Amino acid sequence: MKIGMLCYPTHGGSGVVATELGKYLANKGYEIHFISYQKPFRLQAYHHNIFFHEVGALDYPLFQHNPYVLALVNKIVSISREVGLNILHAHYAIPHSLCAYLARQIVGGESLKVVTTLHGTDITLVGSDPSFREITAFSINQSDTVTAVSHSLKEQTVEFFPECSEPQVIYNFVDTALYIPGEKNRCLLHYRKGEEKILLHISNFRPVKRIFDVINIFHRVQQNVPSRLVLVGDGPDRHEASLLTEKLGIKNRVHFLGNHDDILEVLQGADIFLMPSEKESFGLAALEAMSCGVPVVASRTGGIPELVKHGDTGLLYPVGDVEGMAQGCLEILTRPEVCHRFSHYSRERALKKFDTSIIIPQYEELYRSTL
Ligand code: GMT
Repeated sequence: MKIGMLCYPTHGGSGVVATELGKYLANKGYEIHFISYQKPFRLQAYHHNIFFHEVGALDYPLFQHNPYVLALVNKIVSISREVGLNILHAHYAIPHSLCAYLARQIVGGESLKVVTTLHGTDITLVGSDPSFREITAFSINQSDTVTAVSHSLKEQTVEFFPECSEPQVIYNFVDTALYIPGEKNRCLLHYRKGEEKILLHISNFRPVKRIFDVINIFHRVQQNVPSRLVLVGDGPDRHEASLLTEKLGIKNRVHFLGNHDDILEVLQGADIFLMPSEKESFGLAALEAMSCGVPVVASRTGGIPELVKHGDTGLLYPVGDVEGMAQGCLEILTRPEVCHRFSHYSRERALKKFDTSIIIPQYEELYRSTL
């Protein structure tokens, strides 16, 4: 089977899901064609079944905004005709789902199918906004098959788009053979001094991630337990977050690492993973942490409760409950038996519910039934 993967190539969960799915399928013999403006960041190693097609942009003075969407459609059509794609798998509805639809119309015939995976903000923030609502509804309806990464996202899709058919839920996944627990006294040693604990947050620093809550939680935690906060990622709230650490007098305990392609060692070195998001359809970064045996302290929102089991693999609080999340962190950091139990069940849950070997066959079955 030949699959065209349409995704955002930059750091972010939807691109990671598309890339890891493509890599896994390529190993199983599928031919995978990534089509985007840049190579997805986790797609580095050569594989004989993986192809990357870069979408170029014509720099023409008339275009105040470069019409990337049209160039993407054009590329999908030409690749599809050249290699004979069977499926276009659009990750993140806007614009990929519509681009897939347009490409299928241009290619013509019944042979090219469109699968759309909704990842979260494409429904909850962007797709439901009046400026994109109609086009999102249209592209969902025109897809041959639609999936959502959690039941919560499925329900929100049904709520925002009652005219569309219900998506099928296929959870995010993790390679538990790669994301394994590591020796704490060998990881992040550059930051960890002595017995200090490490709190970790990874995101794109958008307002929806509530990065200021992350810093305020840590501010309270470090008053009681010697600790450091490691932040991976970059985005609009990065600068203000740095200013807040100065204002709170914790600048020397907070480490902004920027974007990194390989974060395994950072995950393995963490004692707690923080995810106090406003909205989160699933929380892939939290799953990768859990697979490394790292307990999660997060907000009870979106699909997070489908991933993190409160009192078993971590602790959940209402959005914005900084005090509660700080107390939760202290409970984990000061009671080794709690920490050990959460760590054990986090790893076990990742293995039993979200391993690639469990989830990816669901996509394979979906492709088969769609065809
Ligand atoms: O979290 C982000 O803002 C990035 C976003 C993306 O599309 O790259 O992530 C979304 O998709 C991930 C993969 O399915 C989910 O694990 C994230 O929970 C989801 N983010 C939100 O819903 C905010």
